[in-house]
Amino acid sequence: MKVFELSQLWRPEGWLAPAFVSVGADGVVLGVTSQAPAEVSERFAGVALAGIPNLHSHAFQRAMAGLTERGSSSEDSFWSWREVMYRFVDRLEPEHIEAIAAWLYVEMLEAGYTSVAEFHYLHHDPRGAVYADPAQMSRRILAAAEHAGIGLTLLPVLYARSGFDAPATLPSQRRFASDVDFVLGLFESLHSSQPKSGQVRFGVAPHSLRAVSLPQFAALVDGARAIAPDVPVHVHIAEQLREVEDSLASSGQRPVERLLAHVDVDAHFCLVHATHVTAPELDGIVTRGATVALCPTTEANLGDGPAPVLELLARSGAFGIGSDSHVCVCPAQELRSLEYVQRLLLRRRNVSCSAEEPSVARTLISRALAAGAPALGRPVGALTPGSRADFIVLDPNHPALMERARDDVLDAWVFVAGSAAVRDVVVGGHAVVRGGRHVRRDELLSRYRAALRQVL
Ligand code: NGQ
Ligand code: ZN
Repeated sequence: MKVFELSQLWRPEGWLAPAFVSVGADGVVLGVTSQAPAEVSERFAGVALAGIPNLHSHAFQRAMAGLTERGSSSEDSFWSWREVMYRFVDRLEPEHIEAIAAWLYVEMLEAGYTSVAEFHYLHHDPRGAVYADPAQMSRRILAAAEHAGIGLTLLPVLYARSGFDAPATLPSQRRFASDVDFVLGLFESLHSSQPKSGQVRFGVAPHSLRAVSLPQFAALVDGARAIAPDVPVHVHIAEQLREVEDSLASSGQRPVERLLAHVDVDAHFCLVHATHVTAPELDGIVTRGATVALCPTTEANLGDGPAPVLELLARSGAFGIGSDSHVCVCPAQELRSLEYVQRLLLRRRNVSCSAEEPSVARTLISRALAAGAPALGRPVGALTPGSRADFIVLDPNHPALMERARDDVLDAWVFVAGSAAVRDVVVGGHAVVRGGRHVRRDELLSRYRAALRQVL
């Protein structure tokens, strides 16, 4: 057992200063108290809080971040970005995936994310053939998460067709073209081969209603639930207006409307984006208890639309954040973006808050933490007995934070300092970031550079 002394601990239920967090050898919190124990393993000064869960990641896209920001304006869209992304995918070998993901996860940890849902669809070799080990690419993601020490929910993706009424995938989608049997087989082999680790969980991801038919969707979810009844299910939904139009043209229903009408959506579902949603659709999502993964910097980068953050707050709907395409790897900045888009739209200030919760940062961090456990299928996002011992400590000497107290520190982290103020990060009771640097930073960064040299 280890005991961490935190000079100040913030949890959504309040402040504790000091706090003593005891952690079992399995990385799970045993107790949190203000009573000093006989022995302390390690002391951390500064505001500590549970690490932020990252609900949505396509790790390989980190390596192309910043390379899609030129064009001819009127022609550029989500869909032309996707063409560039598909061409980039063609160059990636298994060792590149491992190096890119490991470095990305280092960056996530240094910025304050301690767990991630990897929405993983790059299954096949560059010709589109299944690898000798069909789980080859999945195992590279698992290895990357282990090298970096981040908690992982790995979601093998089903991508079965190129559009709502398309018979099959396009040649450019050959590396992720899959059927229900392939994805279920992958899920089952990962689920059964992985030794029981508190750091890893598996789920399934029907890519979108565009890429998966309703019968395929049901077969995947039912098949996965037969193996693990509480399996997390993630799906992209209603990100682009064209997707809404195509859905209406194909079935007369909007994507979320169609999903709720035909799929047994429950609290184990995570709906990624849900950008274009009506009030009844939002009511339906909230009634089912599903979580929404908002990815505001990617949604801005791809021209998706403003996230329905105020609508979710008003309904007490569950939502968290994801870094998705990784143009930005910083939870503070994702949360800041959620608020800033609303300020620009409404020409007001301090909108993601209320009389009961006046701090915007505190309001948004609370939601992002609460979304972690249901969406990731792991006990994360809290520091209470039974939770994973995943926490971050903000630097009390960072100029934007110093001489500030309590909620002012949270607001200064989210709106001013961002990842530069994240000093120490502990995952499952192990310190993986100290003094702002990941403990394996140099080694994993040089592997990333070597991979980039080959793929760019
Ligand atoms: C993805 N990205 O799965 O990476 C997608 C593009 C697709 C976003 N939706 C691929 N942001 O939609 O088919
Ligand atoms: Zn995505």
